[in-house]
Amino acid sequence: MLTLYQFPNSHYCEKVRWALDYKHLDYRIKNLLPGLHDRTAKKLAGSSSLPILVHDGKALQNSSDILTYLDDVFPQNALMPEQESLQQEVLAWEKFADEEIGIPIRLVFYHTLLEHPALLVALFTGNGPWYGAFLLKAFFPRLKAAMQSNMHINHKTAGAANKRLGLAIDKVYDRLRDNRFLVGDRFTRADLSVAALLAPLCRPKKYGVDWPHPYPEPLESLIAGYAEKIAWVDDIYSGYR
Ligand SMILES: N[C@@H](CCC(=O)N[C@@H](CS)C(=O)NCC(=O)O)C(=O)O
Repeated sequence: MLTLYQFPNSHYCEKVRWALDYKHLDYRIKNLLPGLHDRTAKKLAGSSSLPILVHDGKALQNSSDILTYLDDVFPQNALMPEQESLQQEVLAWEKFADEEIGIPIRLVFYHTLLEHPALLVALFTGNGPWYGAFLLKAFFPRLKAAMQSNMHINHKTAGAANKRLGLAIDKVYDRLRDNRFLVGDRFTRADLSVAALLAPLCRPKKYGVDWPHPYPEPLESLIAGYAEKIAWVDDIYSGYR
């Protein structure tokens, strides 16, 4: 039995959902409420970070470790190329995506979305328990302060994160100028990771989240500026998600 503990909107959780779906595995989903998730997460896996995948009583944390585990235990539709020479390259792209795309996108998003409580509560509680929205509404000011403090979200860091994101998008765009895939000649976890972590900018249906359309400003304009360079994300979602 596989159970994924997640936040539906989290792009790191989307990495794991995608890997599970790509391997045609049956799994249960448990959606946790941000701010109220930490007790469950710590009890399962030691720290509060999601995603957590529990397989037959064994809890795994960290999306990259989970992908490695899934490829080891369920080798069908491998996410790694067979050639050893390409494997390090794939892992380097995934690490790059986790650090240089996942983190700055989240900061840029929450810098705007935390100013829109109704919208964020809907995003956090979609597909969750019926009482989630009531709880989070009441708890929102504390949640906002905690998220701003934990992720160091302010005007200055949001500006820096946007620059970092722009550089990361340029690097991916350059790499894909003459290639359909980031590494080698087939889909790997490098493509999965980069596409999943960029996906909140593209709002693909298969992500399974009802993203706001449009996002509140300045987020929507910022995203519009990246549209041409990240069109590849929709292609990869169409072909492999
Ligand atoms: N490196 C981790 C990052 C996961 C992560 O940052 N998760 C966020 C959601 S996007 C989280 O759980 N935040 C709440 C917490 O850490 O308590 C991974 O790849 O799984």
